[in-house]
Parts: sequence; structure tokens; C-alpha cells
Amino acid sequence: TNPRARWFVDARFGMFIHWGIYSGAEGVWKGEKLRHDNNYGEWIFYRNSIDKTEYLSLLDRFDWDAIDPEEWVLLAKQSGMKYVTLTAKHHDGFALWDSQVSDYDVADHTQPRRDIVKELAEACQKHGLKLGLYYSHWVDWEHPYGWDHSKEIYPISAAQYDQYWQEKVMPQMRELLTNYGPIGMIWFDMWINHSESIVSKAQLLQLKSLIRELQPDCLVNSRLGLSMEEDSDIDFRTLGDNQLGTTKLDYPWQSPGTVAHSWGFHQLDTEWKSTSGLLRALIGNVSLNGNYMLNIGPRADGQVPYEISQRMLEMGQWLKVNGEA
Ligand code: JFZ
Repeated sequence: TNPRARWFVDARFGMFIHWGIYSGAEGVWKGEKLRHDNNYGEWIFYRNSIDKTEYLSLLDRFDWDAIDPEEWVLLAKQSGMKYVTLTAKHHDGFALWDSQVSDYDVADHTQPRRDIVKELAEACQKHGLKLGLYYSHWVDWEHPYGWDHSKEIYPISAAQYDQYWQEKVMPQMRELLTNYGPIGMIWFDMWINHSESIVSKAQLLQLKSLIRELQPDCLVNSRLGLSMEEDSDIDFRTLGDNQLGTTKLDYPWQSPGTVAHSWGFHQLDTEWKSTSGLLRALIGNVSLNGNYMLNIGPRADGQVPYEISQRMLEMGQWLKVNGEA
């Protein structure tokens, strides 16, 4: 194993956090349900064709006094998890930190200005957990040239896409890697090969070089858009749905998972998995030397749904009795 990734292989269990403006919509927009079968609450901006400025009005539903990222870290710790990965920027393009690059960020829409990445980074430091940041590089619905499935909206050229890349992705990544202390991993999300996409391999390598330059210990997952086979410098592979156990993996890897179905909070998403089913998922991953990252979708007031926190705490209890935690 690549020495950089050793802590990650040993960690085994982490927390994924999907939280952003979409958490205020809860999977419903103007009385209409999310316009897609998969019901991913965090996709509502795009699925329901919401206007970029109107989308920001969902921030009125947020209770900024109640929101405390330290509570997420404490839940992770009590659940036996060793790291947390927050959606610093999801596909909607809204940054959860104080970004100088764009005013589509939380600091410019809160009074006093909030920086959720900073608050979470400090809580992780305080409680000894590693910090991961999800950054949607490939897809950004807010930027006029940031949407790769260009044909679905309007065509964009490679030059326009590169403009998005150079003026938003690169400088925002520089901010995240400069202003928040040590970052355990940047978690990218791209589920097709770059050869089928408007993003170029050169752009992906440019981004990876920036990470290596600014934070040499920071891990990069395969959903940067480069497989471990294509680039041996990728630190771990993120499996897709139903890939567990289909290939023997002799490098670090991880499965992300949810407690119900949607990643972001969704009021109609209530088919909760059982604690024993979630434990079997954890054990199934760990028995094959992998890693499991289980998701919370906090509400607009920052609260973690009881159905999620209860199951995670039960898993933490099981690990206390049976594991090394
Ligand atoms: C992506 C995102 O679109 C989604 O909103 C969420 O953040 C999730 C963690 O990642 O969705 C995916 C990407 C890849 C697969 C499934 C869902 N996959 O490969 O099976």
C-alpha cells in the first residue's frame, strides 16, 4: 500500500455528509416532488429546473443558530468512525466555505458570515478525526460552463469548459487546500471515463498536481475520473453501486452508502435500512479489506434525522463490544 493511504485502510469506517441548500428543499419544490425516479434530494436544482437565484431562497429555511458541525463530528466519533467527508461543493455549485472565487457561497448569504468547512475542520482537529472534502469538479450547475452533460441544456465548447475549470475549480481547490489545515482526502465524483466526457485528462492531472503540490499527504479517490489502472498515483478506488465483491482489489478502496436512499435530506425518503443490515455492509466491506463511508443527510437546521443517528450509534456500540474501536 501507498504509505499515504495507510491511515485510510486502517480507518475502515467513515462518515459522509451531504448537506447544502438542497437540504432545505427536502426533495420537494413548490409542492412538486423531485422529477426523477432515483429521488436524490441533492439533485433537485437540476431535476426541477430551479432558477439559480431562486434556489438561494431556500436558505431562508436554515436555522443558523442551531447549525453546529461539531455535532456531526461527535456523532461520527461515537459511531466508531475515523473520518468525515463533507460536500464542500456539490453539483449545485454552492460552496460551503467563504470563497473569494464566487459569491455562490455560504459566507455571502449568512449574517454573520459562516464558513462551514472551517467549523468542521476545527471540530475534526479537536476530536481527532480526519477531514475529507467532497468537491464536485466535473459538474457545476451554477456556472454557465460547468455542466458536462452539455447537450441536456445547451452545448458548451471545450474552451468554455476550460474557462469554468480555470476560473472556478482550480482556484476553489487552492482555497480548500490552503485555508483549512490538513485535509485527509479530496473526494471527487465522476462516474464515467474522461474519454466520454468534455473534461480532459490534462485538466484532471492539473487538478491532481495542485493537490500534490499543496498537500502531499492528501488522498485522491478514483472518481477524480482516473482509474487506479490508468494512473497508479490515485490513492484509492471508490466503488459504485453493486460493485462490492465483483473484482478482487489489491489496492485501497471504499464503498459509500446511505441509511435510506437519498444522500441529501429528503422528507419522502423513509425506507430505512436496519442497523443489522448496515453492520453487515460494514463487515462485508471490511472483510474484503475495504472501507465503508456511511452517509448522513442533516436537515436545514443541521439536525441529523433520528433514524440515522440512532442506527449509527448502535453500530458504534457494536464496534465497542466487538471491534478495535
Ligand atoms: C453521485 C452524486 O451524483 C450523488 O448526488 C451523490 O453525491 C453520490 C455519492 O455520488 O452519485 C452516484 C455516483 C456514482 C454511482 C452512484 C451514484 N455509481 O457509480 O454507482
